Amino acid sequence: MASQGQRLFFALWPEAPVSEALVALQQRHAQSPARPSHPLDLHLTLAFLGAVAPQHLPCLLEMAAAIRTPPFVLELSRIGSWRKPNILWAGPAATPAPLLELVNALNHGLRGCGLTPEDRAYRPHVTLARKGAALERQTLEGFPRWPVTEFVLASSGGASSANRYRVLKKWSLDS
Ligand code: 2AM
Repeated sequence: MASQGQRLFFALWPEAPVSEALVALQQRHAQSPARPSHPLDLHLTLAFLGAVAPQHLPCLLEMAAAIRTPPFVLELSRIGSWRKPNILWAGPAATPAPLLELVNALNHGLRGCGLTPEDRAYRPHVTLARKGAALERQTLEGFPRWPVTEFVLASSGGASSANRYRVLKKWSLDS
């Protein structure tokens, strides 16, 4: 499935109406010279793995299939920008406990598969655009709630020229 050096990450991938609302946010806030994310690429990263050698894949797939954390609702109630990296993002005001549980389970599983999770603090966000002007953090009013019932393994760089990321596999969260 993944070739040598393919960059992988676990993520939440929104469907309509959340994906449509994210595109509307991009249109409103990602002014030139910002580079908006392709609508099909919009996602919230759970764990970034970096380049993964093919021999790690069976362990990763088994580990992800064994995760038993509950579904939850994510409220993307904030928009803002960071300088490093220079991105425009949407995210929750706080990290919901079941999201943290899922992220921790994945990171624990990564270690079990011989991979090293990132050690920087987890900041859940959807990257709306890169390299744009700064935007002061704002509250989003009326953004649709995101019912999270599954998570995915995705690859970076293996997609068509239009979008950058490709969903390789999905797993349901236990209800
Ligand atoms: P970003 O959206 O803030 O750039 C694929 O690259 C996904 O993994 C992106 O969502 C990216 O976050 C995230 N990611 C997390 N850590 C990363 C890292 N060290 N390098 C590249 N992408 C990273």
